[in-house]
Amino acid sequence: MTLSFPPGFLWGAASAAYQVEGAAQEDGRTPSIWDTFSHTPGKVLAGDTGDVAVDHYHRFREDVRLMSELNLGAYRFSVSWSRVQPTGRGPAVQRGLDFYRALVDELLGAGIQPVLTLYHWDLPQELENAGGWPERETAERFAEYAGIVAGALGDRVEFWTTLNEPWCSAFLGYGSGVHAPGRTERLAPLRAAHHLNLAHGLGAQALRAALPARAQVAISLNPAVVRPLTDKPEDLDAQRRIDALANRVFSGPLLRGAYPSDLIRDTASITDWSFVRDGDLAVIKHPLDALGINYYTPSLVSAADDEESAARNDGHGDSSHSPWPGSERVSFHQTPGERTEMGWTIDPSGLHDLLMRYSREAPGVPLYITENGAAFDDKPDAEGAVHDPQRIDYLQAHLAAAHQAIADGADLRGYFLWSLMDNFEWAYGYSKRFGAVYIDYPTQARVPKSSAHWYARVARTGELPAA
Ligand code: IFM
Repeated sequence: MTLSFPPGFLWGAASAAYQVEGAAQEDGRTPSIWDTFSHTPGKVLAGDTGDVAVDHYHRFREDVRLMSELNLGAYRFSVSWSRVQPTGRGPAVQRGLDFYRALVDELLGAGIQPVLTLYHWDLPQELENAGGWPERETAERFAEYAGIVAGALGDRVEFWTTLNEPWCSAFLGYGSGVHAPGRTERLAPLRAAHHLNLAHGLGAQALRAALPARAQVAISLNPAVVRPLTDKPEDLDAQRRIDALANRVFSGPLLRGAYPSDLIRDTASITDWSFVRDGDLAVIKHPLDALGINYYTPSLVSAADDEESAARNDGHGDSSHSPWPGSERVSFHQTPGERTEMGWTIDPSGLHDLLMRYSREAPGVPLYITENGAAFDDKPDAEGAVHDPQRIDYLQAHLAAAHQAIADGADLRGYFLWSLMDNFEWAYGYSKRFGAVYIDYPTQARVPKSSAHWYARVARTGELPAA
């Protein structure tokens, strides 16, 4: 049976600055934490860096043409803070802003709505040198940067998100260390999480002050779908702990204006949370115009006796350090079923669960799936075509789950495929291909895969063909 999405449903694709732009040293851009990290031997597979990436900085016009061919209604991209405000403080670099203005104009000219993310993990290195996200000042600097970008693009961009997946910035960046800046601490991730929340709140205030009333201000989270291995009390407790550190550390202050009391208890040996100052929670609970949900795979957890095996199994890359401060004794298990090239189990029911959960937790706030997709080992055939039936199946199943969530009452307004093109997949470098468009890295040729043609039809008709 064909499934029809509501009229006006937004069909998009997503990317992020460091993953696609390249031009790392052009037009006044200075290093971000990901430049430093990727240039540190041993941090990224095969020593890959984002120096060139997919050269979107120079090829954005060609890329917007591709988006048009794919019938995209929206393109979600992020701004590189280091390109716009190289030291993370002080005046903006006009050439950096000009790039984003040209990109936005190209999108608008093609009838594609720009959806702008201010921060997708690439903190200016100078701000990390001053302490990074564990320091409060970084949140203040972010608000200043938000105001600069809003001042430059507020007349033409209507959909803004402050942060992408702050969980990764805080817990992978400062806990397990598999992401930049690669710090492996226990207190720093918790402080970072709070200052990211605060950055969202202060940033949202700055955006509101600079943007016209019609603008929408949102945040994109990557909430975890955490399932217990058994219903034994210790496994249910493991589920509760991970839910607190993966989800409620953000949704608590954002939606309810408070950190969960069980999270504060679980982390009591690390901190008394006195870095949360009077008034912070009111700032963070800034009303959201929309909430972005990124989903890939669920997590299956149980209690563990052994911290080391728990940390190794957490599904977020190899590290002997845990990204779960205060809850290190939780084991992560492989959920049964088919997996993507990332080793992530394909389970669309998790997307449905998340959409229903956030419909309940954020009543009245429209939801967008701001990322969903899969990496597979795509290869061109003898004619140079790239067939990726597994990705089509993945998208089909997840869109069907999204459709079911709408039928069950979720106010879901749009879907952004991750990703438009193959790109720099962080610590995995270029080894994982998430794109609907294949990139031949030596030539930078763009080849739409069969999933791109499939998605173009869905985006044009608003209908999901039967599987
Ligand atoms: O590539 C990333 C993206 O930057 C953030 N969300 C998950 C994607 C796949 O790992």
